[in-house]
Amino acid sequence: MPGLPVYIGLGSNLEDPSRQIRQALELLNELPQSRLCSLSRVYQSSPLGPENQPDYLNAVALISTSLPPEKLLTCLQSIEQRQHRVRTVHWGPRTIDLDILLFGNKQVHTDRLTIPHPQMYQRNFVLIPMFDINPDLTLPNGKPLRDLVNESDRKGLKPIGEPYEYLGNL
Ligand code: A4P
Ligand code: MG
Repeated sequence: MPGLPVYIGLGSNLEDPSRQIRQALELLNELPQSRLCSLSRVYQSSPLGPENQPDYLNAVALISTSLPPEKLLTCLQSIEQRQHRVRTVHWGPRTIDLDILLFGNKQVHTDRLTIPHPQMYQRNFVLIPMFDINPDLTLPNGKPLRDLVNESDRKGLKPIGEPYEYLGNL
């Protein structure tokens, strides 16, 4: 299936995050016009934003898709709905958060979507999992991912499993 490489960030810190990540991966594997290609390790990470919330589990998935960006966002939001995500506090706790990080080399700026994801360059829980998948990736701003990873602080970030443990049931 011809498609563009799309990196998706997964984050969860409520209601058994490990199960939430696994369930989201199963649903990503069933996206229309798409194929799940690769997964990072899963990381435990200290919360960014309000501190009175549990640690997160974070991971990144690489898919290949021929869906347009807005349609992919709608599909990801329906996965979030299926996993009973309730939006309350900005940057607050959530059962599952699915962010489109990169969509090929597309730049998207609409009311619903900003791609590349504006905060990804500063977040170790995004950069380091992306590096697991593709250490030779050059970002749309021309910077090698490797440089950002070397500059990033690993504080609060700990790998807790190999990806195959999560891919096993897919
Ligand atoms: N939206 C715009 N661009 C995108 C994109 N590239 N991908 C819009 C996905 N959505 C995008 O998101 C609000 C709106 O962003 C959506 O309706 C969509 O149209 P949201 O997920 O409903 O709201 P939010 O979660 O409050 O904001 P946001 O910006 O998604 O939060 P973040 O940036 O995801 O941060 N700490 C750790 N350790 N690990 C985490 O994963 N996550 C957050 C949430 C805070 N702290 C964290 C983590
Ligand atoms: Mg989000």
